[in-house]
Formats: sequence, structure tokens, C-alpha cells
Amino acid sequence: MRAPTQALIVIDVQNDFCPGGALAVAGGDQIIARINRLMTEFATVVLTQDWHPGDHASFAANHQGAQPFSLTQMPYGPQVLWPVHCVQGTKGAAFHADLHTDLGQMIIRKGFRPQIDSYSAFFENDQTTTTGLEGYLRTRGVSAVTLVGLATDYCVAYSALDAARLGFQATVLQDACRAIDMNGSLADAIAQMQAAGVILAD
Ligand code: VGL
Ligand code: ZN
Repeated sequence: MRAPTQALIVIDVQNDFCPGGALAVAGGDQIIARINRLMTEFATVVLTQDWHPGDHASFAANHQGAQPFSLTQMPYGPQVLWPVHCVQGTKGAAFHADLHTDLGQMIIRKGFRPQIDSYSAFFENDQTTTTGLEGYLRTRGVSAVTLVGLATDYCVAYSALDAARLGFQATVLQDACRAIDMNGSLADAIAQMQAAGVILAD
């Protein structure tokens, strides 16, 4: 077992991010066995679930004439427009059936406000609306987080950057993550994480 000050945060291991899903990440299901083993090693295990209403502003389908994977401007900054994914209560939003979700004590749902996307487990994309995860971890005595899941260059990276900014020691286990990797997004995310002091390990 790891020290009780360490938490594992499992990001968005949901059907829509796995092969066959609406926003499939290549090899997204290949990390599940490793994550299941990791979950048995940590006293604190948090799972996140991308959880959008059908009218969510991050969906290209909700913007006239917009193509999936194009960029738009939101009040909080640039935003990628995604295919419809992880709609609340659908099979695509459910955790992958092979993930041992019973080992998690807390599930953070994010992205449920129609007008704000939320990549990070800590803050929505406006960088101020909180999910409550910081308080949960601090009141459980956690000072270090290990992050795994999908996708490396979006929800995992944003979560790791916020964790570091909040003063947690943050480690990303890269071989327990898979990336969308669009227009250099993975290289950008890695550079940002390195600059922020996130530990990138395998
Ligand atoms: C994610 C794009 C849109 C992710 C979520 O989990 O990385 N990416 N919503
Ligand atoms: Zn999403």
C-alpha cells in the first residue's frame, strides 16, 4: 500500500473515450488492467466521469455549421468543439465495464453545466468554478496525487496542472493514460506539465 497521503485519480475511463465510443481515444481500453491494479494500492481512489447535458456548449452539434474538432471562443477562452459524447445517463457516459469502479470511494462528475466545459477534475474550464475535489482530498489528508486515464492531453493534463497549482505533488503515469493527440496537443500538454513540475513517470 502507498502512504495514506497519496491518492489515485482515475480520469474519465468511460465508454465514449474507448474504442467504439463517440470520442474514442486510440488504445483507451488498454490501460484498464493496469488501472485496476493501481486502484488496489491506494487508500484514496477518486474516479471522474465526464457528464454532459445534451445541450452542452462543447458539442459541435450545438453550434450552427461547426465541425467537430474545430475551435471556438467561449467567454472563458478558446474551446475545442467535440463530437457529442458522455451524455448524462447514456451508455457512452458509463464507465467501461472492465474498470473495477467498486474500488473507488468518490466519483466526481464534471461538465454538467451547459455553458462551461470541464476538463479538469478540480476546476471547470473557466478556472474558477470548483468541483469540490480539492476539499475532499485535503480533508482526507491527501498531499500527493497520481493521475491516470483518458485523455492524457486534455482531462488528465488539465487535472495534473490544477493539482500542481493547488500545491499537491502531482504524478502522471503516462503508460496508464492514452492521448487524443490532435494538432500537437500531446507535446503541448507534456511541455506544460513539465514546466509546472508535474512528475511524468511510467
Ligand atoms: C475529454 C474532451 C472532451 C477528456 C473530455 O476526458 O479528455 N476530452 N471531454
Ligand atoms: Zn467532455
